[in-house]
Amino acid sequence: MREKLIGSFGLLAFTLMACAQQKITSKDNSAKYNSVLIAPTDTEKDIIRKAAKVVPTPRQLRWQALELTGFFHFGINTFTGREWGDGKEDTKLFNPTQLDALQWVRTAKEAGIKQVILTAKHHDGFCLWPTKTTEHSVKNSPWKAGKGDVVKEVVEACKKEAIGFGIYLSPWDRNSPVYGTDAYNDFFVQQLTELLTNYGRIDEVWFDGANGEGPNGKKQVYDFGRWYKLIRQLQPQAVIAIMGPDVRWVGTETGQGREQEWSVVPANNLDPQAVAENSQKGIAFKPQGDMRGSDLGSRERILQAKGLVWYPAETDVSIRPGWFYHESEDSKVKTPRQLTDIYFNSVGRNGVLLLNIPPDKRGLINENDLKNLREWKRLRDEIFSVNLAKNATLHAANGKSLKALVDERDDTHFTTKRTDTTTAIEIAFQVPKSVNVLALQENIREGQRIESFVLEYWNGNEWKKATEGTTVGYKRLMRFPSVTTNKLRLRILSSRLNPFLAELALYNAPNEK
Ligand code: FUL
Repeated sequence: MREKLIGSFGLLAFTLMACAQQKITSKDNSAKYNSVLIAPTDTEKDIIRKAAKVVPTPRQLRWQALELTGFFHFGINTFTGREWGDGKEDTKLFNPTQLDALQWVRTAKEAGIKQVILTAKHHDGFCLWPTKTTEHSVKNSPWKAGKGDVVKEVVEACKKEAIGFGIYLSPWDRNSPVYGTDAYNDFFVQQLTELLTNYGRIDEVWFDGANGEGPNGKKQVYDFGRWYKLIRQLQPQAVIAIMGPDVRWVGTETGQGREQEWSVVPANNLDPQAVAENSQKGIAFKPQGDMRGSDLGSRERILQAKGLVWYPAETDVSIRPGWFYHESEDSKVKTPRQLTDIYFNSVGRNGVLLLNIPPDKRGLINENDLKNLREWKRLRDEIFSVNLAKNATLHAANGKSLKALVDERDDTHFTTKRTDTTTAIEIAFQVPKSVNVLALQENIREGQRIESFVLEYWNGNEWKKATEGTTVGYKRLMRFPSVTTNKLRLRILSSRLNPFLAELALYNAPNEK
């Protein structure tokens, strides 16, 4: 299929590929793009150079900088105790007694969450807004005598608290009688249109990959292309996640990202025309292939690719074993310590964390979740309270703009002189300090480049390794056994072109008991 796609563009494709190639082998070193084709004639050096210049779109950049986002799984399952409803549930079951969307949003915001996604419709087909498309919705529930609209209440709470809002609309619908026929794609477009036109700004649209049978036993062929076009038209700033072109699923639901997480990955189904237009504005294609392996974007991987695209990872996990609230899981809420581990291994591994906090039957975030979220935030505040690099003396023989490393801005950066792809940044303290956390950020407006780094400390006689890693990306957090020293050095051992390091921070996390 991918052969067919590239092949069908024939001569045009070849010419455009040549143009794309020309653009970055010319003297114009500033050329950057969201996706790029690899020509059969490209050398290894050409490919690495091309990869270094793939950058996020503005919508991807905004999303990445959120770091922490939240999920609210709420719906008919909240009242039946199930995870996947079958679509036959009585709408009368939906009856939260104290629904308070502001409490949900405030809870999320207080935990540091910058955007929340609501399950407007899960696989059971029950709609949390009074849609015109089906009777299977809140309008036929006892809640607010059928006059309520959960989507509206969450949107208003997000506006009030000034955080982002996104929707989850399940393509799989076990209630819709038209599921499995062409009419379902129209039905889905109508649902999307209602959500994207009646509620103001939408920042993320989340499509799950589940594609089961509907009530008539048929499976649906989803018309993703049409849905992407509609979203771009109605809410161009929204990222389309998972079964979408802007944000990829990290590949597990454990809250753990990869050790090596590249936001630039192979895209073998890249449309040559779209690349030639050098703009992602109207482009909406989902890179194909299984993106669950442990290495998606190393040199080895990209050397095999036909194209490259910026396609960053979102790490979704629930604060409880299930996605929906179940009373029986009240004692199984992830602990502050577990949430902190998740934070280090998701946000700290170049991902955005999407943490699910499911409201309970009352329509409130449960006390058990509240307590752990508060303590989790306190732990993070404690760990990241004092950046020891801030008042240290920084030095790099071949470095430029060292001050940018500690200015708390992700859009300014340190870089190297000439075309150096390696460097050593020394961080010296006036008096010895204990250190056990390293935080790094690349200025991803310039791409993702660092392939290997090591942090060393001076033990009085020699340099010793404190920690090491491969990728950095938007953010990399490393924990390591505490070292007490008067100087450390970060060595960048390999980078695709000059490294553009936005931030370097060191912390002394108190023992997390
Ligand atoms: C999955 C769904 O099947 C789960 O119920 C949940 O919504 C999760 C976030 O996505 O694929």
